[in-house]
Amino acid sequence: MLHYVTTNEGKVAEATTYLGESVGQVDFDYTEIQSDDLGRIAAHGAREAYRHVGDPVLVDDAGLFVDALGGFPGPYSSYVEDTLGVERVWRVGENEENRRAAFRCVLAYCDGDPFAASPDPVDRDDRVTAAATGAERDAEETEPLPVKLFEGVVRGRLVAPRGEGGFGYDPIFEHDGKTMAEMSTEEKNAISHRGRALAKFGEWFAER
Ligand code: ITT
Ligand code: NA
Repeated sequence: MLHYVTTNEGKVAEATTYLGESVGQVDFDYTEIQSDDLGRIAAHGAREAYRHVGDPVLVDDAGLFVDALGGFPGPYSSYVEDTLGVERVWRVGENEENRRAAFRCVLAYCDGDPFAASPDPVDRDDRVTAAATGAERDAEETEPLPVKLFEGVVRGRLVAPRGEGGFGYDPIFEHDGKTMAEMSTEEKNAISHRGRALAKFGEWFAER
């Protein structure tokens, strides 16, 4: 059994549609570190979630990146949705001539197995940090748990809100003439950032 650790039911709906009933939700609010790197946030979350759950976990960190706004709200998408709201993100971007945007998702898998993961920049950075902190290292752990990362990106356009489906920023993100809120879960998975990350994960996981 794979545990998709998230407080977001929309993510779970997409993951179970993609991966089938071998996935279940664990509603655990792991620490989200402050970073402009989704991979770092997801990897940290996956380690904490694995320690909490004790079984293989998947964690994903996602965000909407608007080109003309320097990538805003990006890694702060969750905070911005809670504070400004999706409609006002559209208002911030609506007068821009260039409305290009991307959804990004980094899916992090951790099962405690040191041979599960190939080295990635996130792991290497963490090892450097761990090695540098001396006494703290002994108090905590020498080696961080390995995490395997899968990234998915979809490009589209910021638009005025349309559609009732999906969640989060889906109503203001258009891809191929439809907002993601106008797509079924299957349609969204076929082209979305999360769907692409899930596809990469699925391929890798099947070979293990
Ligand atoms: P967890 O961290 O518990 O998984 P969350 O909703 O906070 O739930 P993220 O930090 O990854 O998850 O999400 C960042 C924001 O981006 C948040 O406001 C989401 O609603 C939004 N978001 C994530 N994936 C999305 C998607 O596929 N479509 C639209 N919005 C999405
Ligand atoms: Na979050």
